[in-house]
Amino acid sequence: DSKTNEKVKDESETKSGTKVSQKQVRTIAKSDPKAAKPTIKLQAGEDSKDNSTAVKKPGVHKVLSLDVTNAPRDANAMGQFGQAALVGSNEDGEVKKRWNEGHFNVFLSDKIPVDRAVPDTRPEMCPQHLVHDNLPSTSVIFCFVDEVWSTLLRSVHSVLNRSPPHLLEEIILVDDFSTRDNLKEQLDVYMSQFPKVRIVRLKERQGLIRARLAGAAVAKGEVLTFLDSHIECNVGWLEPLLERVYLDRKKVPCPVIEVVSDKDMSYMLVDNFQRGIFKWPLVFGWSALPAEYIKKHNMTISDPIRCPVMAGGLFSIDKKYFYELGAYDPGLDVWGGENMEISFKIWMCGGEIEIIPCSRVGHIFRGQNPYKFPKDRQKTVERNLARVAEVWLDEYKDLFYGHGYHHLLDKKSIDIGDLTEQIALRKKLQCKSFKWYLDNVYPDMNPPLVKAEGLVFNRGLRKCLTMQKGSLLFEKCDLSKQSQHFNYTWMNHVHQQDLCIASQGKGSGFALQLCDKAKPEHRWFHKSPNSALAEHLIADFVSQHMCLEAGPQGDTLRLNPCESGNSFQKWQFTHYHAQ
Ligand code: UD2
Ligand code: MN
Repeated sequence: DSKTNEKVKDESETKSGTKVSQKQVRTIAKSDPKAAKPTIKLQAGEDSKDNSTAVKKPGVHKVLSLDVTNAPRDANAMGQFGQAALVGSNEDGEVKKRWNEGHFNVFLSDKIPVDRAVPDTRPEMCPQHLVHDNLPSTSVIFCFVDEVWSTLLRSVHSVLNRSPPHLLEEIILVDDFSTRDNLKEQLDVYMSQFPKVRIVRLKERQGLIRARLAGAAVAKGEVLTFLDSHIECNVGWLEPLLERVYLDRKKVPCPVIEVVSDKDMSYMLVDNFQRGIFKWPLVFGWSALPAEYIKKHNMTISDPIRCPVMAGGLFSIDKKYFYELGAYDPGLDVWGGENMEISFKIWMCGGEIEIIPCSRVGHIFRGQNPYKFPKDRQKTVERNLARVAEVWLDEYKDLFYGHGYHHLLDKKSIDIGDLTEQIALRKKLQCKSFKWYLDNVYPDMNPPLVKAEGLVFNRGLRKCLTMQKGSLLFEKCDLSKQSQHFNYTWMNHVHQQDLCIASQGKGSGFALQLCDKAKPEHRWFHKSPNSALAEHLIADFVSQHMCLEAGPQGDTLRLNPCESGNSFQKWQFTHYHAQ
């Protein structure tokens, strides 16, 4: 694929921290009620199901733009057609009171219809796209814990009302041990009117990863479609996803995730050409494809977009392929990191992740998780990420730990669990390296493997550090001498080959030791020129924050209290990589 080696720049729209909605959302003007009318045009069946042929015939029917509802739609209802719902002048207290039930405007969600219409936000050409008659059927899996009643219902109705019935095998609701009792009986009663809806109840809290696995284990459809439990599927959302899986079972398509406002429940558009990316330390974000890439590949706004990582919540995957890939690492707890795991796994082991602009699903992005984490939230997420890093990142895992996660290398501070099976799986599937992934799938990231390198110049002495016979000395700087070349790494090591400079505490200076990531005395804080305490090499040894200082004669090297004006404490590497 010629697209794979393309250089892609500009990562403007990434936010760090928790997962957030795509930026630059736009509210939709009053929509055309006609857009909500059902238009069912099913053509006579194609020849029998056959997914084995390598070259598929082109699709034969236009995407079905279904939007049905049992009752006549109340055009005057609040929030109808995806519009903002309004809070009455004296209802602010009520809104506030109920906010924490879901960390969005639960009060308004309860006031708008559970099967409201949403505006058809697809690019203009989407309804004209042809798809096959013999697409595989799908099981839609929602896992949830204490989901807001009206929102859960709206999610289910949107699937029932906007999916071609013959493609919807079933909807599986996996209740991840919700604590609200009313959610149980009430849900059984309500869902009993829909033969396609099945409820699976977990006997203890498993977290979304194992909850999804529990849903997948009982699914009967050929394709699994995972959705969050606070979404609204848009018109024509399903067929474009299934079409991609039908064309190639190793394609993992994701809908465009649009935004249902947490404040007023309005359905909002997002920018075109957005793809999922990550930044260190494995933080998910969105970024637009650069204009020159779009131009070069002649892309229109309805073309599938290659996606380095998926957001996580919404995607379809061939069920057999999901299990061939080993599904999710079941050792991941509660929330977080599983989107990185499955994304790296898919790409590195022969699959592809795509965003399909003709498939659109609205999602309520919340500022906080509305449910409790059985253990500390931060510890849970960083443990999940460390598992992913250890299995998939190869030498690049130093960049993960180096961006604020050094403490995870201290084996006493965290137990990331057993990884034998995950590592064996990667071997068995003969997956490619993380370097391959970066070069071919996410070339614009191009991360430096060290923070700085080259000669280590001491400002006071005006000489360079050199390693000779297992000891450190000073010499006239000479770029051609390998003995003067050092790396400053993401582990904060200053090393030459496998020997690291280790601090030994006040007065006693340093030692050269075999580099060990778990040893804090091998770590040096060092900032490139132009920042506070710039150029100092600050020992991280028992947090005393002592600085490495050259003796005025160049015959000693010891740790002393840091002084910002002391040039014998200032060190400069030849090259600093942009971080
Ligand atoms: C995103 C993903 C989400 C998941 C998550 C973790 C989207 C739109 N959402 O954050 O699917 O990949 O990143 O990396 O891409 N849940 C349980 N048990 C739990 C915790 C959560 O069943 O212990 C359910 C929850 O009710 C919801 C789903 O899992 O339906 C996802 O959780 P979220 O909505 O809090 O995650 P989100 O959207 O912040
Ligand atoms: Mn969500």
